[in-house]
Amino acid sequence: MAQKKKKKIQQDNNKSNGSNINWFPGHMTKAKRQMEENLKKVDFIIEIRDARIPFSSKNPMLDEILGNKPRLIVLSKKDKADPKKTKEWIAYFQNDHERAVALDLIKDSYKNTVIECAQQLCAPLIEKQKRRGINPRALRAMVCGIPNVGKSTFINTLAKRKAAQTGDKPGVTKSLQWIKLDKAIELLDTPGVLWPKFEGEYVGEKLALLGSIRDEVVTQDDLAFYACKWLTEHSPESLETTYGIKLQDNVYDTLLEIGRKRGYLLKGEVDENRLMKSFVKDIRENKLGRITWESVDEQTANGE
Ligand SMILES: Nc1nc2c(ncn2[C@@H]2O[C@H](COP(=O)(O)OP(=O)(O)O)[C@@H](O)[C@H]2O)c(=O)[nH]1
Ligand SMILES: [Mg+2]
Repeated sequence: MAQKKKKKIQQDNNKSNGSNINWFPGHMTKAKRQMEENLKKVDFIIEIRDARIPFSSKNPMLDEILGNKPRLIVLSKKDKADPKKTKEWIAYFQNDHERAVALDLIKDSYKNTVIECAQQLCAPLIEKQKRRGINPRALRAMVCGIPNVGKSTFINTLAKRKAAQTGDKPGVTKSLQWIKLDKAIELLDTPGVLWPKFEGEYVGEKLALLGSIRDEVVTQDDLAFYACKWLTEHSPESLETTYGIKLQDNVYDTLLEIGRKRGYLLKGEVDENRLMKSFVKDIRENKLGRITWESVDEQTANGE
């Protein structure tokens, strides 16, 4: 393929997919500034995180600029996460000015949940307006989160529209549009795209494994090794039952065993390329079951 054409396709991919943003410091500064501007116009914020990695899918800057603004944390892709751990995370996130809910953004209907949470979170504001004799106006919120957590799905579902809006990129300025959920609440129609957090052990691996950052950042081998090691320690039965294998003495041999069992062979040897790729794909497609890769205990142990 001509180099030019390749480049064009790459550019188009960048346009259509938020997960392909390259986060240069300039981007971050611009996104941060825009977020600060938009924050002034809303009463609370809806932060979407991936229920499978509630810690790694947060953005380090948001807490900093949010101040005391109420926040609704939506744990998305609940259908792919471990229900027991999701419950623990929800309890962990609730406090005076934060609520958390877990949702399947594609199948659940959640308009009323969002409205209810908004009214609880903004109760002090509503009270204040009433005391002053003002008719409470519609509460305003903006949606934000790192790439691929489900921001567009959330907004489009609530707005009952199909196509993702343009402008779902940091630094794209357009006039503010509000989506009315009912008379009590409005959403900014453009989400705030935040850069992923790369601090902390294996955060990059987890983000790549679950699709929030580009594959090229971490190799398929690294992802497969990381995932297989983690599963060996936390959920060995998912490996054994999914592939009908016995765990081996080390992660590499366990992976090779999976390859043999699946018949990924090349000239009598395990085709490792194919093995690593399809193992990572299986995890992304939830073939090993509903797995949450982070638990509340680790977080409290880390002083978060
Ligand atoms: N299974 C499942 N998939 C979801 C959910 N929310 C979003 N997705 C999928 O995740 C991908 C990224 O969603 P998108 O809304 O584009 O994320 P954005 O980058 O934050 O705007 C899409 O393929 C969605 O269909 C969910 O709750 N469950
Ligand atoms: Mg989007």
